[in-house]
Amino acid sequence: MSAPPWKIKVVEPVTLRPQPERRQALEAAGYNTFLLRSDDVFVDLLTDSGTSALSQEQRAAMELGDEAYAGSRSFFRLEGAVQEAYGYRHVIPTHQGRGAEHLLAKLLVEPGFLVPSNLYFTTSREHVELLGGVWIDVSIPEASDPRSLHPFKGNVDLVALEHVLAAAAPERVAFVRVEACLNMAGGQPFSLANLEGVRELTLAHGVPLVLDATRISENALFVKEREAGFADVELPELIHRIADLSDAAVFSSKKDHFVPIGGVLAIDDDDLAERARELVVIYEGFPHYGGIAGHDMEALAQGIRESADEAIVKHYVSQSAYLGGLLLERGIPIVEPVGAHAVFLDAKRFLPHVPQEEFPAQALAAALYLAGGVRSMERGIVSGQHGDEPYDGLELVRLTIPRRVYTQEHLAYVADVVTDVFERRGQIPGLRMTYEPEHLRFFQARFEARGAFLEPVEAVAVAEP
Ligand code: P61
Repeated sequence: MSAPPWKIKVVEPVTLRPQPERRQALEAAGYNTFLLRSDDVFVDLLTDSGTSALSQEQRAAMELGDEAYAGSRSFFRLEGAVQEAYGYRHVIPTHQGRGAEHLLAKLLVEPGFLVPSNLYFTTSREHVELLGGVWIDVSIPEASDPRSLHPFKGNVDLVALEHVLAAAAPERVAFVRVEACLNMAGGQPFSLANLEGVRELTLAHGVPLVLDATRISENALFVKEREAGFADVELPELIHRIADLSDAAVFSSKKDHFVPIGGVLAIDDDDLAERARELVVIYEGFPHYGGIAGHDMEALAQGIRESADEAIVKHYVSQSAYLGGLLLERGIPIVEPVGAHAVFLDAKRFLPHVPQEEFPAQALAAALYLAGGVRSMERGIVSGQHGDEPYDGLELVRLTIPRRVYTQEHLAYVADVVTDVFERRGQIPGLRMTYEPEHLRFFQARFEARGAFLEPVEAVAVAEP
């Protein structure tokens, strides 16, 4: 791992609670890591969303926030930053990514309309389906194979996409969605050549191409490093080229843009943007703030600039690679290649004795917390199952790395905790779901263990930090 291109100026204390308190906290949370209190967590790898460290430049910019309801100069700075970095003509701020997804779905989805995409993302699919749309997975098969070493597992299966478009476009296709650093497949990039292929098809069939550009910076870095012909292209130029291939983009700015809250819907088409501005006043706020404060827009504008800084992006991705490398050395099953923002444990291979209906990834995430106060996120059947349909897809635990937050020592500690749990994996039983919310159940579902969970506690062999 390279040395970080930043140093730490402000710190937040964290504590490792004693094991009995962790067990109590886990039971109170119904074995769902989303329901833990962050005070009870030692290393928080739940998400990279809104958990990054701001830069001194972002903090300074916040002092300049213009909180005017309308015509805020902070909005115009944000608009300029998005236009410069990505080239979209119209910029609509939203409170976070799903706010932008909501507006986009309202604009383009009607009952029965199709949305082909490289795999699903939970909130993206939910907004399409709430409006009666039909999500269609057109990811390449390698995306769902944790062992495939394909360098661009975020690619779209162009043949599958062409079939969908030939049968339904343009009348019944709302838009084609392509997500950068495909989250649910392990943070896996698409290649520029593949995106160009998608672009050709969408132009030929007259449907909009919408990018989920939430993690576009890391995707651009992977293109530079892995795709022939791009090694000498500057990162900002590559990011722009990727965005240029789309008609619109949704950003959760809580990731690449380093802000605790904020999102963007960026659109090229004038009429669509006009309609989006009509909707944003209903659901988010006036188009000059869209649900975030003036100072948030200042931090976001500055964050957009930093998100194209190759040294920052490179170091960030190297943190995932470092953690993944430690786990691979120890024979622990993870998704390969290691992606952008996280290391994903393959719970099917980690806990082969737990059938998928007993939520192995949920159980594994709970065990990591119990063993060492490490919080991770389930990305398996709890997140992915669709109604009552059978699910035999990916069963992963995501160890997600916040940007500019944890040190190499933290990551080494996490690797030790995972190793300890791997050695005692036979003591992890499956779970039973005791409460299931109707929508996005993974956030608030509750579980109980089907047997003694990670006993005896005295045997925990995690090196104290
Ligand atoms: C995350 F468990 N991601 O990865 P919002 N698109 C993409 C995202 O990654 C994303 C959003 C849109 C989160 C937060 C989160 O099932 C979950 O700003 C590629 O979170 O509204 C968010 O952006 C939505 C965690 C979201 C989840 C949904 O941790």
